[in-house]
Amino acid sequence: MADTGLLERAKEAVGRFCTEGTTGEVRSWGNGHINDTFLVEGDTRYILQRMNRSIFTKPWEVMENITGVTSFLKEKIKKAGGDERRETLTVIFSENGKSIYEDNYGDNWRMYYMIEDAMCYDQVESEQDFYESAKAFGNFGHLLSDYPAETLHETIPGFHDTKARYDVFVQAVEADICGRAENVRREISFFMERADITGVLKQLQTDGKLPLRVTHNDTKLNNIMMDKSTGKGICVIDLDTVMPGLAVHDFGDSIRFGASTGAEDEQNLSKVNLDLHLFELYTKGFLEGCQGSLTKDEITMLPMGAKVMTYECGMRFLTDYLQGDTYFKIHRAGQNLDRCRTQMKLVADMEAKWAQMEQIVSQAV
Ligand code: ADP
Ligand code: GN1
Ligand code: MG
Repeated sequence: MADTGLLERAKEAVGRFCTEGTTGEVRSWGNGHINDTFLVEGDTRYILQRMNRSIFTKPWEVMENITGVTSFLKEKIKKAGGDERRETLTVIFSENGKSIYEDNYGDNWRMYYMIEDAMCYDQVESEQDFYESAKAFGNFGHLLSDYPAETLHETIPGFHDTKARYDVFVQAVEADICGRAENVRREISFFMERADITGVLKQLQTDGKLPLRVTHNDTKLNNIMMDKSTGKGICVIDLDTVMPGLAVHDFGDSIRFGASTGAEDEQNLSKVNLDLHLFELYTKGFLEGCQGSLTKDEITMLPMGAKVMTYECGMRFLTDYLQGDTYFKIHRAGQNLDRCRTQMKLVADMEAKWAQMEQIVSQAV
């Protein structure tokens, strides 16, 4: 829930954008961990966001990426006879023709059309939805396969550099600024014992086995809007981290979030497991969406993508817990630790189900 002061500032920001018709009530919206999101009611509804300024230190670069990528996608959508206003985000410009309105507090606000008649889920409710989300995320990468990657800014340096994230984690353990390390020794050891996997994907990339592509890098289920009437993944949202990356990261991040039988912050770990059936459905949908563009090595490494992304995210949650919960939004004490534990449970479950995961992938080709 946004505080009243922030809500007032959001209302003030709304007036700074070139909106159509009259706008009405503004309220806090969605379950993202990073930005402050508001729904703006009106003849046309909008999504207003205060960009996270400590994470996105170069907001103009983020918006340059997003305007570039969405304009590119709009051309493709138009050519395919689609609805460019619904099938990708539309950046609404400010009264000064800018993609950002900077308020008196130095905060950066941006606006998009609300994607209407669509839902986004925090957990898989129907298998079919998950399969459709896989096709849409796969297709997102496919549509951007000829985007000029060199024009993209690296909005968060080393975003999926798991080894670099491991180093930050070790520093956080050593610094232990909140005095929390003692009580999470078991969790710390879990990540340290598996440090070997932090370099696996980077090595394959260096060896030329995994190509750099334009990827989304944050492909969790609540970053895609599902059409209410057709059930299809209609619009990939949250484009802050579209950057050159690995396709296996996009696959893996969806698995860690969506193929889990429990919520990301579930406290009862007996409810958290990797659902192999969902893993299989996602694999099938993702490969279909990619339309043959993945190489043999990329496909072989899909299970590794799932494991590394789950490991990395769990380690990021633990790092944030150790550093005092300054990165991911929390709504209760210990939430980042709970999130870390679900990811650990999933990594362990993937280890136990590794042979089946590999078999599913080889059979899906
Ligand atoms: P964060 O980076 O904090 O995750 P997101 O851009 O993912 O921010 O937005 C948070 C949530 O707001 C999304 O999960 C979704 O529910 C909703 N949302 C964001 N943009 C739109 C949009 N254009 N139309 C409809 N819902 C949106
Ligand atoms: C964040 O922004 P959001 O909530 O969609 C995070 C992802 C994590 C995810 C974990 C920019 O995603 O990297 O995987 O939380 N985004 C950023 O739920 O750090
Ligand atoms: Mg999001």
